[in-house]
Amino acid sequence: MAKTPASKTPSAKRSGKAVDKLLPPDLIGADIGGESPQKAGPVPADAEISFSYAETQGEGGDTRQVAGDGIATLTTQQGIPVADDQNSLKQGARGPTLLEDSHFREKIFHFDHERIPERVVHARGYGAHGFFELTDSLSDVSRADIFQRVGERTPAFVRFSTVAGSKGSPDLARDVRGFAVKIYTQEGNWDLVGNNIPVFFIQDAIKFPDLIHSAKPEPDRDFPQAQTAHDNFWDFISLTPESFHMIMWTMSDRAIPRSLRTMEGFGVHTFRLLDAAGKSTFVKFHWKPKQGLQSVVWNEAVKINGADPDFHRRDLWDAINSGDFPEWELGVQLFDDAFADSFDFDVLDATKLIPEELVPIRIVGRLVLDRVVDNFFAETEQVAFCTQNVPPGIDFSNDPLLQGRNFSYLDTQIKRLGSPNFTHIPINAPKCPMAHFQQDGHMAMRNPKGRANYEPNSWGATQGGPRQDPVRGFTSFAEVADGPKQRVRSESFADHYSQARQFFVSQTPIEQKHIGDALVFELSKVERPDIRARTVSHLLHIDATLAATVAHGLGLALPDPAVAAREPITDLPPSDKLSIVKNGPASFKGRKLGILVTDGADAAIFKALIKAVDAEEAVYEVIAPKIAGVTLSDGTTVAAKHKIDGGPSVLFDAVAVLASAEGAALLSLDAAAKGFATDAFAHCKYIGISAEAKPLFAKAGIADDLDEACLPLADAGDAKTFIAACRALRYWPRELKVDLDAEKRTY
Ligand code: HDE
Repeated sequence: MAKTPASKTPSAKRSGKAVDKLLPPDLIGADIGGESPQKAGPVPADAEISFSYAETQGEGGDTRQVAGDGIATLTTQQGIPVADDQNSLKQGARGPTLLEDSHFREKIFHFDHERIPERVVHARGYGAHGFFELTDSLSDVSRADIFQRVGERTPAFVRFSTVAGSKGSPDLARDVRGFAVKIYTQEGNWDLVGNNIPVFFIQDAIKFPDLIHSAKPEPDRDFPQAQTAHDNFWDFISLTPESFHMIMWTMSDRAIPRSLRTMEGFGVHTFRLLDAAGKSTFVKFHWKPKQGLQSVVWNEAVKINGADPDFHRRDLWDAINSGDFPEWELGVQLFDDAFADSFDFDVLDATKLIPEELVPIRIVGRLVLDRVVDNFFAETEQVAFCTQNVPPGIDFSNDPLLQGRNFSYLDTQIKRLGSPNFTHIPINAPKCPMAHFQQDGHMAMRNPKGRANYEPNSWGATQGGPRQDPVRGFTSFAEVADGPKQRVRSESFADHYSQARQFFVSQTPIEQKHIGDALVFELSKVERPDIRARTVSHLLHIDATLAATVAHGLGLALPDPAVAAREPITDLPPSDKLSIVKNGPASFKGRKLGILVTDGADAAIFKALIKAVDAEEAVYEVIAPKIAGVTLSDGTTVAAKHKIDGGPSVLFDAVAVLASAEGAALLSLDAAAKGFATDAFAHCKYIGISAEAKPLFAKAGIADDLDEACLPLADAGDAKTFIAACRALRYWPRELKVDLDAEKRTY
């Protein structure tokens, strides 16, 4: 039998010095860590290591690994202890593998069945646990139990997602983000399955398969992945004018959020709240991030996708594990039939929103995410949201998109999770008592006990099982519906451009520029000129300058305006709430500073920077030429979190470069270091620069361009000033100076 020399086997005792050998270099002998200490990081030196090779190998040990004292014995799924998990059963050391090896068969067969179908949309997602807390009672308008008692907390699970990409696609695709919330109320699960954009592409659910087919990779070639920048998507969009309001949102930086923590969530549709008497109030649901709104820029998103395709999930994981729990307020817009009748648009049309200026948002609760999942598959992958899951006191409107969704989700979960018993999976099971007569089926875990499995029955209180409850039970709004059976779209849905225009004029100049840039980029990937032109023909109804800019960027003659389904309703006033920049945070809290540092860099400034970052409740990570770290001017060693090419500036909200003269000379020779500087500059970031680091910026070709957002780091006081400046997040005037597309752009 081949032998593994004991000396080559990793040696890890469960505690004590030997553990050091397994630790990442940044924890060995470092005086200062390479990242903010409160961040989730590598295993601390005194941590229990739950495995031990050396103890179990024996002198001149063989390849078998036997569980040691206090460590669970490996078993089959049937609980049979396993003696050897390294070698299949063979007839002789070099002979054939034997079919009778049931442990091997079980292991391989199980592996073969590990995959379940990924979601047909929203395949890539990330979830976390938390709670919902009511802060303002809604008992005046809803009988829902969850809205009654201020201060009460209800467990919740949230899954964020992108829409078009596959499960393994990058986080920073330009896309809508799903914002699906499951609240485990005392009257059953409430699934508010929303997005980070308050409107949708289409008005009727029957168009959903077409929309998604067009956005996904094209069927003959199976590319592009996780992108809408291709012919099929824009072909469908340019033939579907109702989508243009949503297009304004998806071409804005809303579709490339900085973090899942810095985006809003919307229920999108109009729902109803019902009080005990059955009186209905219309409602739109909003999640407002306490972290403020923030996005990245497109060129940055493209690079983040390469540098860290898991950027969003890592950010959420790190924030929660470090105790910086993301939080959103639940806001409701409440309105009655009178408002609905007087509103310029149809409240049943999911391509329209109700401006907050018209119906202010009432904050009624908060959602806090305070626990990451124990297991991604068991929780995030298997969680099954269904729009039709609403407790008594919440009901649906006749929005044809919502009505269609209420069919789709149950069907999709049965297919995806393989059985109508997907509600038995712990993440999907309600946390309130349940009693019903649904039974059997694949993977049934808890069939009802007792004699009766039907009702009505006469088996009495103990044997007869549950009974319906007309008082507590779910009741629908007693709406009177009438009219001929027909396939039509209401005339009240016909204005496709007014709110698209309102969105555009509500943006700051930099946000408007980004919308123009995004449209030019997307359409530049479209090969058919007629599709490009048809798209621009709709933009002419939204904003003439935007249309001209896009046409110019594409080298296209301005087409005639598209034939509109109806005249615009009115020139709607700008709404500040629609801008990201106007709703950003007032601090650098929860943001990340990247500190590029070399040997011999000024220790006092470095320490002052860290102090200022801590005071701001932000985090930092150290980037150095070598992952082993650097030695500062006073001899302090600092561990690095990243080597320069592993920690490009796109991963940070702001950067500082602290170098010695020799260090800067070295950095000036390195492409990754120069890219660090030019990208930070191009992406309008705040940059702190020590005097010695300036040659790097000279070699990177931007020394002459440095502006007031490139701050000196000459002493500890500067460090504080720099971090205070970072609160502005970006210095947009830098980008507004450059505009390749827009000969005619005036915004
Ligand atoms: Fe979905 N959608 N959707 N959707 N949706 C799904 O359900 C569907 C729509 C949304 O994290 C699917 O479990 C139809 C609007 C989110 O698990 C599926 C229509 C909004 C998620 C489905 C829509 C959403 C989904 C695929 C047109 C925002 C991810 C996998 C009427 C308000 C939930 C699954 C998660 C997922 C159908 C339109 C949000 C196929 C038919 C509008 C956040 O059931």
